[in-house]
Amino acid sequence: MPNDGLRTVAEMIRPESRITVLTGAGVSAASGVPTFRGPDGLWRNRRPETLATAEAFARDPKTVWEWYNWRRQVLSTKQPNRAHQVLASWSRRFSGFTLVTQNVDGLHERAGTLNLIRFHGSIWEVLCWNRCANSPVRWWNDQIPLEALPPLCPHCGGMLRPGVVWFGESIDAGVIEKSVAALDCDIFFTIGTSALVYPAAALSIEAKRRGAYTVELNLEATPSSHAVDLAVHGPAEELLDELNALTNPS
Ligand code: BV8
Ligand code: ZN
Repeated sequence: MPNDGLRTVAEMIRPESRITVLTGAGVSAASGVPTFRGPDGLWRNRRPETLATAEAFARDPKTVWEWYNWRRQVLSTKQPNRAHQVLASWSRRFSGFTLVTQNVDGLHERAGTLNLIRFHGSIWEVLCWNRCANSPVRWWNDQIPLEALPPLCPHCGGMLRPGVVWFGESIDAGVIEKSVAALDCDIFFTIGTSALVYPAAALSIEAKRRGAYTVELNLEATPSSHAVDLAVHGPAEELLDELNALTNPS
């Protein structure tokens, strides 16, 4: 039985609609990727917030790289799910579509998503910890498993670091600029995120201030549920499949 809320949103969607989506770990859950704050979010009894920081890396780079190496190995066995596929199809179908993801897992990329903005970087990129003059800003590295922990910079012999944004680090200025530009939209979706991490969690509030109709699709209520125009709770892979069908894709 189609959800009334989804039917309302489906009726708003036109081919010329400007649609911006923010995703979090919940859209990768159906692929078997542990979420950050869910029951399977721990690694060796450590919380991500204690590992995903420059301080943790400076103090114990080997342990931090063991965590990323383990996540990369888990991810190499996973596939995009229906949520990724619907969003990728929307990125081809709607010319005014932008996907901002907090996820670093690369699954939106593997689903063929266009106009993707990686708000927190990518677990498949690395950069020199010393940011040495001869190394690029960042580069692709999908070696599974990494041959050395920490992996070393081929340009200066120093340590490499994962190409992700850690807690306490600023989001790339160009990424912020592109993401804020995408807030001028007709419909802003937040999908599969606990809406706890800033500044990502502020995007839907700003989109609403700019006149967008804001929709939250998430397994459970979040601190943003009361602030959006419509909150529908359930698995993203099912809600997106249902919403996609309601929009009568050709
Ligand atoms: C910054 C990359 C400026 C690394 C990540 C106190 C108050 C407010 C803010 C702060 C504060 N103290 C510090 C801050 C700032 C901090 C922050 O927001 N902290 C939070 C924890 C309070 N933010 C920062 O530090 C950011 N930078 O502010 O810069 C600055 C500069 C200098 C000094 C100070 C500040 C940088 C944040 C980026 C951190 N990096 N990831 C890596 O991945 O290793 S964040 C990490 O959390 C992931 O990227 C993840 O995407 C993100 C958000 O988590 P979610 O994606 O939402 O995942 P989560 O598990 O939480 O939730 C999943 C949801 O899905 C759940 O609701 C669940 O119900 C739902 N779900 C599950 N299954 C399904 C589902 N939904 C649908 N379908 C399903 N099947
Ligand atoms: Zn280097």
